[in-house]
Amino acid sequence: MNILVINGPNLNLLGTREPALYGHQTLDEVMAELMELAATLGVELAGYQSNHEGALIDRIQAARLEGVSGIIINPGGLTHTSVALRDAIAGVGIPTVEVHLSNIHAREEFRHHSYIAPVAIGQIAGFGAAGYGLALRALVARGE
Ligand code: CA2
Repeated sequence: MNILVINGPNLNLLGTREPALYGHQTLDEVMAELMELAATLGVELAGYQSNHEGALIDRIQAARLEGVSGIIINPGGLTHTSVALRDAIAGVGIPTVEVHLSNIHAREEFRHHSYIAPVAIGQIAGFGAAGYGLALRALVARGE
């Protein structure tokens, strides 16, 4: 099993601002913990973050050629705007779990809609950084 974790725009700022919403951990710390969990589960894990929509799409397309078996993605604000990112996920056909640190459904109305959710196998929102671990366990449980 070979899982790719993708984080979108502004998630490189994790742990530096808005801790009440997004927690105190940096993205590097979140990824290091996730790597440890992956090791105990016997899963290969790689991480990628970009602030650029096109770069995220390129990475998703490359994942198919690499034989990636599952994707965990926090698309950041692109969740609510990007048909192109949704098309990329649908296009590669790799089982994808959408993760949000905050509960997007309990926030502003514009965050309630996700372009990604219909092409994901599931969505995890509101559990902070623990959501990435839950997503990993979900993919493992499905045998992806
Ligand atoms: O809750 C999430 O994980 C979000 O995907 C985070 C996005 C937001 O636009 C989505 O609606 C929900 C924002 C990411 C910004 O991350 C920051 C982290 C620390 C400081 C500033 C921004």
